[in-house]
Amino acid sequence: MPWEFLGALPQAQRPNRTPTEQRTTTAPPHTPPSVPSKDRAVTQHPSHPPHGHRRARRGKRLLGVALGAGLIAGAITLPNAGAADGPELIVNGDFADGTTEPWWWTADNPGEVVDGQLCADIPGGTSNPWDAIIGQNDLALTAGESYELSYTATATAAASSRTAVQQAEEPYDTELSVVDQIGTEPTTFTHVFTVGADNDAAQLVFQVGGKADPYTLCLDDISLTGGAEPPVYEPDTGSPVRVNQVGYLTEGPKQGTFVTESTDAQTWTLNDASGAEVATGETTPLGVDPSSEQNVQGFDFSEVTAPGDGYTVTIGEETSEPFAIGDDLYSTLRSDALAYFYHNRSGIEIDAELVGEEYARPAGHVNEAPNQGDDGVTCWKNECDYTLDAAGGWYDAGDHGKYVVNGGISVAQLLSSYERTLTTEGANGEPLGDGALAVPEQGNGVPDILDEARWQLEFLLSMRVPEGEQLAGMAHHKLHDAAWTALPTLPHQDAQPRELHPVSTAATLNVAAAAAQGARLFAEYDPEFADELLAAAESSYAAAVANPDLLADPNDGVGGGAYSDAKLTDEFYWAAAELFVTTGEDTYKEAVLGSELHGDAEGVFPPGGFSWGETAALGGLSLATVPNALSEAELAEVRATVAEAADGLVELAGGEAYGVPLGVDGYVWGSNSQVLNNMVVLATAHDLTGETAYRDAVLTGLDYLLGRNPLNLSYVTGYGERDVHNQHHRFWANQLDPSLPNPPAGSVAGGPNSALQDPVAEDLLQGCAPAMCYVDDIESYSTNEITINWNAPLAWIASYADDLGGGAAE
Ligand code: 9MR
Ligand code: 9MR
Repeated sequence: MPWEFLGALPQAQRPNRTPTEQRTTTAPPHTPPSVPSKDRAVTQHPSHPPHGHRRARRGKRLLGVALGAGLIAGAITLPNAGAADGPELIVNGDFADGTTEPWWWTADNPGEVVDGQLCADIPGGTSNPWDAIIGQNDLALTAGESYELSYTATATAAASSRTAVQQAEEPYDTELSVVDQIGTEPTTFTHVFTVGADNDAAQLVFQVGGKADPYTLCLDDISLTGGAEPPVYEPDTGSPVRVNQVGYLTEGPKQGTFVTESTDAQTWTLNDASGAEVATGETTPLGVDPSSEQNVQGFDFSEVTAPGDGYTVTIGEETSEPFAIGDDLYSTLRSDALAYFYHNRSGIEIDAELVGEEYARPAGHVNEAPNQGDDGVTCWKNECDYTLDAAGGWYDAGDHGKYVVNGGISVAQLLSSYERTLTTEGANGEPLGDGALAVPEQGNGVPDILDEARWQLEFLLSMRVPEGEQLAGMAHHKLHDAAWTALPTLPHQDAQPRELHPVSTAATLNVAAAAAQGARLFAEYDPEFADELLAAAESSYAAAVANPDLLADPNDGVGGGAYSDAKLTDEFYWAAAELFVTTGEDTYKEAVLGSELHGDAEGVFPPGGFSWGETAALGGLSLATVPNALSEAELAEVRATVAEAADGLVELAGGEAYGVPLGVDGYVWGSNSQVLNNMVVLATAHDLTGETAYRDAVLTGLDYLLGRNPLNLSYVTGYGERDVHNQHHRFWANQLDPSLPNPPAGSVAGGPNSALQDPVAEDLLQGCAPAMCYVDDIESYSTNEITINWNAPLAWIASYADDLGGGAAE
């Protein structure tokens, strides 16, 4: 890169801040003199203080580093000393000539060279990291190359820096984004990262705002070089003896997996909490599991039916995590998984009385500064001339978007958890009933799970284009921030403009389907609301039929997810099925029976799991379980389709070393929800037929999610000895700010995603086996986010599992 160009642009011309920063900072142009060449700089300042201590440190590789990407203790091996041998990309990183060029900063924190370091007084009282930045632009990065960033920092009071190497303009995609804790002693930070996309003018930023009190920050020896060895990530997988860390139902299947080099059978022993041997047997060598690339063996102690806590399985020198055998393993999971929805409500204060002090927070997006409010939201790019009152609903995930397509499936699965208790023998509605859950509507005479669902149903209705407008009846695809906010940002702190994105057929069909289902369930409790839901469902469906191919733009992903979906036969099937179940009308029946999906087990129930983008299963399951106007023969066919799909999943799970109903190709973004949704199909088949094989595959699926897996992790927060707890969430961001909580118990992480779609996963997980592509790091949103549409099937399954009791046949 031509060295003379560096620092030649005044700051005002540099799009060097995140979108928020750009809006809120009014930095006067900071025009540095053109940068002298390094040689000249040195000769011009022969008497520059020697900084002997720094020079000495610079020659050798800096040890005693604070690991930024190393958020997982002990998980990272640093590259060898001197490994990053590429040319230095940072200009004037040692401030040796006494000047600050080409460094830039935000208006209120001018930098100057003090004792050979770049120091700046950082004002107190700002809210965001990016309210005070020191940065350098014009860094040329090459895709696929690994870089090492190192620098030394001191602050007069403990502070943190969101240190990022990122695009210097929207959407500010980051190649490195870490939070470094800077103390009063000089600390050297070293981060190695691999670049995903070429960029000839990236920026390095130290975002150091957001502190209540002012402090002085000094930076020195800032270096960015290519040619680094990517860190070798070795996940800490604990014991090779893998079990469900919560436990096994008294009368249920009890299997585990042993990871070993050995191909010979081994002896396992089951010990109780006192250490006494309860049972013993031989393992079954299973060979190399393609999903984890581990050589594994299986063991089975289903014969043991003595309830108790603190059981362990030992094989040779290795002992599993402890677990229980019992009849009541999943009752708290049922209510915890459902509490997730109240926690993530928009537009209402989250009450300490219901969730505890730690999780209480002010209402988000209710028009109190700095929030812009969701009660009068305008269209993105001014594409419409109306505003919508779309307050309420649930935040989708770790971000503050509200999306109709994942909102629809989520509310539908809550409604189905409830509806199952009306249609299935042995399913208990009480734990979902009035007064049973953490919702503020307790005591209103309506089952709490319906109260929770209503919060979202009303939001879905509010996303529709008003009467009299051209696309009346169609639903907007989503509502979210104009730009991504940083982590952490609590909902009420979000200052971004909120925008409605265009209508889509998929969103409209989500409204139709969820509202149709809601209509039949609210009829008993609130007939007026039920009528409103049904009218909305019918007009939405009609609008979708009239506008069948308005697709969400896959590139509309700034400030919120795209949620694009090019195939809508499944959404049409789902909506028609729900409308038919609710109304019995022929038009809907014809749409169901005439669908190319109808009767196609893999079409309705994709073996990779149904999801927000594959929704036919929701319709198929309602048709199979909720009394409706199909003929007996037609109903038998629908149920046979469920059983056929479930048979396929039993076979799939039976062939998996970890008993999971997901194949090697299934480890996509949110894979744990794909597993859960396959479990919903299996559980429904069990409800319909009473076949134990279906139930057993649900339970081995739970085993997988709760610890019997390649990483020996329970993917559900608060459950199991080795539970994950650093999910990508803007409030539950304890990993970034110790004053904030971790996610509450009962939240399921997205799970292994072999596509490595975030910077942390890209850096740490290169070459991972599909079921190992996961890291419990808050910045790994593509493996470790939490969402409403993932917790909804968790709640459904927890409810089913709790209803099993000890699993004895009825
Ligand atoms: O949170 C991330 C944000 O800081 C980045 O700018 C953005 C870039 O694409 O990606 C992240 O956004 C994720 C968001 O926070 C929540 N869900 C998934 C998003 C990426 O799809
Ligand atoms: O769950 C979504 C997943 O299926 C997609 O592959 C991914 C990328 O488009 O987006 C996921 O949804 C995220 C959304 O885009 C933004 N909010 C958080 C969601 C979960 O990570």
